[in-house]
Order: sequence, then structure tokens, then C-alpha cells
Amino acid sequence: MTAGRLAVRRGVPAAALACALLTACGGGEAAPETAPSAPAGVGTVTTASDGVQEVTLQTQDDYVFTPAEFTVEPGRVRLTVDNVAEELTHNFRFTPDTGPASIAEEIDLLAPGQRETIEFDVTATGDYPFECSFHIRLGQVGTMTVTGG
Ligand SMILES: [Cu+2]
Repeated sequence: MTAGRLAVRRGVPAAALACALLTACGGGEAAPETAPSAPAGVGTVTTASDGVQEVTLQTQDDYVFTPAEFTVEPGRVRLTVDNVAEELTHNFRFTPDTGPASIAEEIDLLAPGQRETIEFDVTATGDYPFECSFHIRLGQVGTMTVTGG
């Protein structure tokens, strides 16, 4: 038997090529950098070489934790809050009398440009609300969820 017939399809649409070129050339406008975007890794829970879960939250010149929600497993957590704001001072604490257990560690004051890290252990699963107590009325709150193992 002969080999299968050679199917030659011709005619890659020229439009596709034009699109690719346009996309490549599309940039050019430099958007003003008013708000720094969250760097890669912010909000991602990773496990450090010492086995501790690590997560970084960011605060800005607004009343938002970036991200406002993250999930960890029971164990030790190393939480960093990075305040990239130029004007606003924030803080971080787990909202008193909420959540399955209290977490006393907190960051009292985080001036613009500062970052600070706290470490604590979690065992009880559930949702742990946290807040910036300065701006809680402006909605600067979030939730850490501890999942079942
Ligand atoms: Cu705040």
C-alpha cells in the first residue's frame, strides 16, 4: 500500500497574521502608575523551607487588603502585611471576639512603605475575620480561612 495521502492545506488566513502583528505593536501608551499593582506572590500561601505557611497581604492608599481572603491549613502561619501606600497608615488585627479561636498577634501600626510580619499558630478550623481597626468603618476587613486537614 502507498503511504497515506499528503493533505496539504493551503491558505493560512492573512487576517490571522495581521492580528498577531497588530497585537505585538499595540502597546505604546504608558499608563500612569498611580496605584502600584500587587506584585506576584502577594496573597499566595506558600510553605517556607522551615515548614511554616507564609502569606503576604498588601495595603495601599485605599481601604482594602489585597487579597482580603486567603486560606491556610492548621499549623503555623507567618503573615506579612506590606503597606505600599504613600499616605495611609494601616494596622492589622484579627477582629476581637470573632472566629473559632482568638489570635492575639497583631500589627499595631504600619506606616506608608512599611512592612511587618507576625507569626501565630492556628488549630481550629473556620473563618477568622481580620481588620484594619483604623478603617473598619470604611470596609477594610478580610477573612482568613483555616481548612480542615
Ligand atoms: Cu487601614
